[in-house]
Amino acid sequence: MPAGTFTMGDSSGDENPGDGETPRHEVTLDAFEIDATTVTTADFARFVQDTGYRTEAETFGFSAVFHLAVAADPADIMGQADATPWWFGVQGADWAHPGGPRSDVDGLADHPVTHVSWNDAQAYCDWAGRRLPTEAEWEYAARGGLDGAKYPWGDAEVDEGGWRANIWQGVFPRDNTLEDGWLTTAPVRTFEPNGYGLWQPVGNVWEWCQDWFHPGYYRSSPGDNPSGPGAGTGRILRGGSYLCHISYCNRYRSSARSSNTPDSSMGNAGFRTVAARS
Ligand SMILES: [Ca+2]
Ligand SMILES: [Ca+2]
Ligand SMILES: [Cu+2]
Repeated sequence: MPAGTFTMGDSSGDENPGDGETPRHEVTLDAFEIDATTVTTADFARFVQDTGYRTEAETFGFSAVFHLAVAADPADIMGQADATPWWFGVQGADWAHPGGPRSDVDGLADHPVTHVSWNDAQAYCDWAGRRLPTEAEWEYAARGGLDGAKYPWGDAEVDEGGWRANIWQGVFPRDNTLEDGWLTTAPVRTFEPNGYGLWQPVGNVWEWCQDWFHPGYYRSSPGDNPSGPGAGTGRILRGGSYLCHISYCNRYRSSARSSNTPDSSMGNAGFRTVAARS
């Protein structure tokens, strides 16, 4: 990514109220390198093999699995979240068992690693000599040079001329028609990369960023290399996932924002890494 200036924030009018996607503002960034894809299960396996690292999902003994992806005995299914009953807490679900104890990552070497918390992503970055992108770096890279566009490929809708991202088709959260080919994760090099060569910045899996989340941040954020509020309760997630649907979440847009606590893990979030360019 060359050093440059772009306009950060929503310009489509599709902002989710409360997410703080506006005001739009100019941001100037130093040059950096960013992964073309999210970190894969094969990448993460090398890290674990090298370090013996145990993820927070493994330490806590459970992680959040989408109901149609659960592969566990009934005794391992802990229950649903009240507001989001399509999420089950599943004992034994982790990056190597994304559906639960009855699943594994055979055949998923080129899929994004999931069930990794923000803290787990930090540990991976420390090992790899890299770091998470700031939210501004992520959006600059995701836009692929198309300032003001709704999506990384421009303003065409996500299904125009064939599906351009892995989201949800059908009636969420029950009936997925699989028009894009994928119920959960797709291989990291699926669809077409954006103008900067990034694959699937939107859709497939949410991507952790370095920053704390605050919905009011854009009202006072610095113009040069912003790195987020100084404190918070949730870390930024960007790009939406295979569970996004226009009727429900609509966060598979370049400017869309979400967050979760840094020790949370789930089956639809991963990360990509960056490094300063020397
Ligand atoms: Ca899909
Ligand atoms: Ca993504
Ligand atoms: Cu979504």
